[in-house]
Amino acid sequence: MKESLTTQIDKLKICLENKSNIVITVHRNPDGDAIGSSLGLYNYLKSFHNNVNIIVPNAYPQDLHFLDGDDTVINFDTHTELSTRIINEADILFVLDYNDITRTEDMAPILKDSKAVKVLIDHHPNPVLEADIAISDTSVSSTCELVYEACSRMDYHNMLPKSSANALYLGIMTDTGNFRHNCNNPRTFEIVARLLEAGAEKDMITGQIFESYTKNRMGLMGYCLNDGMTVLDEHNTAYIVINREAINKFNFKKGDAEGFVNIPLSIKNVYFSAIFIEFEQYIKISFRSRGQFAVNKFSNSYFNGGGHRNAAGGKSNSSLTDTLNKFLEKVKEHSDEIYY
Ligand SMILES: [Mn+2]
Repeated sequence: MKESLTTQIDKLKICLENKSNIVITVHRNPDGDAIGSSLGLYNYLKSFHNNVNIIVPNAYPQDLHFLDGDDTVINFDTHTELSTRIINEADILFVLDYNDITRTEDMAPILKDSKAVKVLIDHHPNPVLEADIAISDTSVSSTCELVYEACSRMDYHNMLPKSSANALYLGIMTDTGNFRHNCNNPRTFEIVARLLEAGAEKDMITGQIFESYTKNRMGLMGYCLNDGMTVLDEHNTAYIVINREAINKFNFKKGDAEGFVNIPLSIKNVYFSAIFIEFEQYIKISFRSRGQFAVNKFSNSYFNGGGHRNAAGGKSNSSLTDTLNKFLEKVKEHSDEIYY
């Protein structure tokens, strides 16, 4: 582990010994890594701290609701008053799997006003938030990996609680697309080995995420492969569109298109993929790449988003047609950067 990280973790240990009200927060639309890292940390801290809460900005997909402690997670959207009070009373505020307060949207003003010690644990590039303690490393697979490093270095137990091990395994598994990408560092697998030793139920978790699709989700996937996908051979790019009609036809539920953006990357010579989902208020976009093309920059320049070099999100408030035209135009402009 980098020396700068060990110093930060040592600072965190001292801080935890002097403070009592701990609040853990994640970004809006929490994914497996956000939920895994927050419950991994929560279950760990709970074994020696009484007052720990997790507050998420909004709801998250049904298939992520299976970990120990999940029933204690407070949703800011539906419990705004309670969440606000808890954040205001916090003396340690964890910022997990994001590094810019605006990613919590409506929760942001309350977090900004908080006088708590802010502890950032994250693997996204270019932190915006000025944290008191920053455990930030873009070279790791996931925030869960950093939470593991922090918990194991603080060394309150000889082994992580099983509930934490399960949660952290979930985040590493989902952020690497089931150990396909972003995990070339042997350390990731060393951590996974330690999680399995601590009792992580790998098969149960794999089943929850990859073997629990609804019939509608499978139908939507079929639609995406057959009708929704366009391959731009000359630009090594492919994209999927889920329009209003498809949303209605397959009774789209949050999370139903999770991971679909990766599908086009299975096509030979496709190095850049995107998915456009036409929600009522806006178009949600995800980008993925294999190789050199920096999708976070692409998204940040044209589609109000950001993320990692090979995985980023975005958003458009224009019509679907205008959004796609802009996308095609920009793909042409950047065509020579899209290679492996
Ligand atoms: Mn993550």
